[in-house]
Amino acid sequence: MSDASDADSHAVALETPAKAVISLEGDFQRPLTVDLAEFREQPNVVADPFDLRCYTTNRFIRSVDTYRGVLLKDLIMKAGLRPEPKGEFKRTVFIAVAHDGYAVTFSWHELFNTPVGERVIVAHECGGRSLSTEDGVPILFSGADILPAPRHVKRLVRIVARVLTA
Ligand SMILES: Nc1nc2c(c(=O)[nH]1)N[C@H]1C(S)=C(S)[C@@H](COP(=O)(O)O)O[C@H]1N2
Ligand SMILES: [Mo]
Repeated sequence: MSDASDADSHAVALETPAKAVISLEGDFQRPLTVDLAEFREQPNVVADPFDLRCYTTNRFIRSVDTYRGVLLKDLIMKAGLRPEPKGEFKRTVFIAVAHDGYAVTFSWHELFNTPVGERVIVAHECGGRSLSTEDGVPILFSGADILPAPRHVKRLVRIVARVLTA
């Protein structure tokens, strides 16, 4: 439906899932962009419903139904981490950046070698329904966090990999 005329594009937008791309940049083997439409053809995981609560104020924001999406580590593995110098990929941090510049970090160890990584997803559905741009799609969500709001990133646009040096 990308050839829809301006005149009916608004009506189309109400019916079709939001279009969004996420770019993977920086210290990856193959920097790339992934299209949200591809998410349906990839292995999906679902999160448990939870209460969104702010870290800074402890404010209850709202209850959130079951998210469905792809694991952040699966996206990272598509772009790949450099095998050389040996073992250096374990110094990588990933910065997840939203459309408004809001950004959060994950470490390689956290994602690939702790239970946290099993629950960090980029969600495209909630409660069995496609999320819209107004809902914040694509939403990055870290399901094992104590206070969920900080790493509940609305409108994720970029994952930047940085191999840190001491
Ligand atoms: N894109 C984006 N996502 C974000 C934030 C933000 O500023 N931008 N703030 C985070 C924080 S600290 C909180 S408390 C919640 C606020 O959620 P709300 O905007 O739905 O109230 O969103 C989280 N996700
Ligand atoms: Mo917050």
